Amino acid sequence: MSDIGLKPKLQQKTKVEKPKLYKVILLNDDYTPREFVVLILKAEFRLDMAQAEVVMLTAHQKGACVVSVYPKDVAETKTTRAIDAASKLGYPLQLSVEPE
Ligand code: TYC
Repeated sequence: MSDIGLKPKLQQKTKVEKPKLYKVILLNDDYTPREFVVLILKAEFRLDMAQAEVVMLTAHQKGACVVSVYPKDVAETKTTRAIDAASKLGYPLQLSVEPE
């Protein structure tokens, strides 16, 4: 018996979903001290001194700056922790999370 044309499709394609990433965006305000913003960027978002200063200054001058991208839960947790730390000291610092 000829098996021409009877090649079974045995190979299944495995679908691997790319995890969706979310941007954390730092928003400028007139009251939070620059030094505190840099501190938070280093402590919570693990930026080094040079990165933290660039991000802080960009937000200060342009109104907002992307800090980094993370999976949704990580972005939200870091953002909440940063806002809470600022709020405890009476600073109105705000960050937002949006899909990449
Ligand atoms: N604009 C603030 C000041 O002049 C500093 C600041 C920078 C605040 C960036 C928030 O996201 C920010 N003290």
